[in-house]
Amino acid sequence: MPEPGVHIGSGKVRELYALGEDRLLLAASDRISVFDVVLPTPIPDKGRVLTGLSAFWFARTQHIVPNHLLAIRPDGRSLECGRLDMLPLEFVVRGYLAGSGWRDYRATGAVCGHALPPGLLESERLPHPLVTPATKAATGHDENISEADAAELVGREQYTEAREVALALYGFGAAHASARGIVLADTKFELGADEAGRLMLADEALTPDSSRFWPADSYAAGGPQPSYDKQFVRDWCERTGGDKAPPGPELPADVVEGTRARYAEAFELLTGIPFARYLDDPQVVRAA
Ligand code: Q0N
Repeated sequence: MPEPGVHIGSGKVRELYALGEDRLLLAASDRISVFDVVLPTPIPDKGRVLTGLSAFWFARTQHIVPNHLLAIRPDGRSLECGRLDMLPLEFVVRGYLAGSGWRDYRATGAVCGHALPPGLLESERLPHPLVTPATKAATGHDENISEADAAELVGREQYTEAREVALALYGFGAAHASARGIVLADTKFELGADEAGRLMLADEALTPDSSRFWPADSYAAGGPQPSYDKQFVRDWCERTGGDKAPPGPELPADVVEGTRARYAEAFELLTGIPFARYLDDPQVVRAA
């Protein structure tokens, strides 16, 4: 096994290591977070689903923007990536009215400062996708900012290019998902610049952890939609009570298995590749 490198950061479910000066290793664990709390029970192969999906999208969106992926490790859960100068922004793209966007709209008639027509329903498709940038606050919690403030933060030219890239990536992902029975309600991108100053897609992309995926067959605006991947876990947490405070509950075996199957199914629907083939050879997602 290759050396993992120097540990330089942790997310809720992923780890970041330095590989020398100019490369990183992004490793996705099997941890799952629900209602913003990481549960003590892992979902086997969840990290491989997320890593495989990211690599799949990186291979298929290079015509929109180049990306940081250099290699998929044979373990299927880690990616070697080029080290970039990250933009201090998350580019959230929303095609539907859900989550904090819906709460914002109900309270203000707008989503992050974008005025919208009255009378929209929860989970309704928006007239056009919105970019709602957020900063990664030191507290770890993201803070929405206006596009004007985001443009000031990174410069108007860079912001304009990045927001167009984010919209094009969302459009590509949403069209691909829709043709396969999945609604891509919203998603988040992270972008950086390489040594030549070229804009590059980084982090993970178009995965269940960075996106809201809904099953298209049960989609109906007018209320919340079930999450493609996490709904079993959410339902079970709601049924068994608990206060949504850490530490979360241990999951029973049937909830673990059902959730694992949902992740594998999302991988197969979106990629058209049997998940077992990915486990056998992670490089299968790179072929066009
Ligand atoms: C980077 N983050 C935030 C892993 C993901 N290619 C890159 N070059 C330089 N820095 C980063 C990347 C990437 N991707 C991205 N931190 C550093 C997202 N992290 C949070 C922790 O888990």
